[in-house]
Amino acid sequence: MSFGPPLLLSSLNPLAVAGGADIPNAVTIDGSTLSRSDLLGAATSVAERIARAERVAVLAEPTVTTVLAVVGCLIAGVTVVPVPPDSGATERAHILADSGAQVWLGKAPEGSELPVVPVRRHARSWHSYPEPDPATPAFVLYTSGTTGLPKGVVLGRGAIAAGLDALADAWAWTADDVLVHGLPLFHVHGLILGVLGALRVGSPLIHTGKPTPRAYAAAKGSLYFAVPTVWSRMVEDPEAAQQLTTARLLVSGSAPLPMPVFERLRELTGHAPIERYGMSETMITLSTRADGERRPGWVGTPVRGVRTRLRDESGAPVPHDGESIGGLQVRGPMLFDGYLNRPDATAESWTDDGWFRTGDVAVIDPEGFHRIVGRESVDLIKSGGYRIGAGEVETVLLGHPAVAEVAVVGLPDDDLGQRVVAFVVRRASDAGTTERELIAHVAEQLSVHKRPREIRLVDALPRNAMGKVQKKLLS
Ligand code: MLC
Ligand code: AMP
Repeated sequence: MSFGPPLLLSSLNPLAVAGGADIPNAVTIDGSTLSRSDLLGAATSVAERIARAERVAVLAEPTVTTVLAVVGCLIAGVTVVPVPPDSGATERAHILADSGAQVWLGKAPEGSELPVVPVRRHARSWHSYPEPDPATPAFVLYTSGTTGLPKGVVLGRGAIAAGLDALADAWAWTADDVLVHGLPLFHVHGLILGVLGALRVGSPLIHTGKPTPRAYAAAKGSLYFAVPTVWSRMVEDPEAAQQLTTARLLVSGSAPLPMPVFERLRELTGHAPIERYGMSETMITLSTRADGERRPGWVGTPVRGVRTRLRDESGAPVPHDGESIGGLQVRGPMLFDGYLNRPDATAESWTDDGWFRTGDVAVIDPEGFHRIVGRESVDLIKSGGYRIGAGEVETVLLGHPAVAEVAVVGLPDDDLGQRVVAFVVRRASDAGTTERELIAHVAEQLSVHKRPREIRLVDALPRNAMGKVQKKLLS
């Protein structure tokens, strides 16, 4: 039976749902469950209220309200700007001003001047909306660069559909899976893969609230998503990890999975994890496959529709011999449209012949397997799977009256992969501002997850003859 044109959220086809393709547990978040028809009816009612807006902000707490807000916008073809719920004053003001979001949909943070359109969980509408053009922007996702405030990554509906279909293919992901994760709903991983993926494929989603080992174990799903920090906490709790033996696939991404965690996960669960690599700008471009080799330390081969290549600093090709290191460049149908309001940054990120420069360095072996070696810039830090710009944290610390000079780096951390550490020279006039006060200052201005985990008070920063801070000497 045909139910009209393909939809981005295929499982929410109104005719199919009315015709019986309902399930009682389409989305469960932190213990609260929506059936497919609950979700469709309530989200369509959101769509009715929001349809004339162009871009709206959603305070992306892990709640049913957030899912209804996002799905309502996608039904109506309105662009969503997910705002980290823990974002501080500076970061939030930037996201709202830069995105031009017209209203808060759902909950608004205290003190915000934008109007609020409520999301009503029990409202229902069965109006049928035409599927918006695939070129329509679905999201503006804010992500950190090396300097300045975060940039808005514009992701189109067609790109999201292509990206999700490529993952369903690589992971043999079907409506028979039950997806489990507890990731934030303002990034590609938790929101696009973790919510829209489930709604496109039609697999029930269990969002655990917090991604703790116990909550993952209790969820009893078949397909698990997590960042390496969550997997490394999982293997520290063998009893919880052993509950995952009945799963089908454990997927790790957003940061490098340490090899000992890969091996321990295999021992405890019987599953070698799937590793995949992506970015806010590209969605997921590389992955090992459900039916293929899983090699610790390697992130697999290009997913459907993706091509990759390595280039050296002069732009010359680097051989795919499993050893030579080069800048990773990608092409594919799941790439973003550009950075909002930043034609300069957008142009810089593409080569003249149309490849996206990821900023990661990698090796590719003769079979096409990829290993991510690291980032080109020390100023992009990955901590707990979050991308954090050193420059953004430095600017906020320099705004504190006690701080004369600062350098922020990511130092190796067993739990977080990297932890944000700020080396601070205090002003001579400062009367003893503490490390804790400086950490709290960053947590108040930016997102809490961007705060330094450690402040080291020093007398001077190491500088070269040109006066540039030598971050490689800070450890
Ligand atoms: C501590 N807290 C403070 C604070 N100090 N709050 C305010 N001010 C301070 N100074 C509180 C926090 O509010 C929080 O409270 C608690 O301490 C713990 O916070 P945390 O330390 O930040 O949590 P942590 O345990 O470190 O989190 C680990 C984690 C998290 C793995 C759960 O890092 C995480 O969710 N990571 C996922 C990132 C992600 O999804 N990335 C995908 C990017 S997309 P409380 O009460 O709230 O607990 C991408 C593409 C791709 O990369 O490839 O996928
Ligand atoms: P974000 O924009 O938050 O999605 O961060 C993207 C960055 O995360 C990439 O450029 C990589 O540096 C890093 N990353 C994502 N997945 C992996 C992975 N599997 N292994 C290593 N690094 C990864």
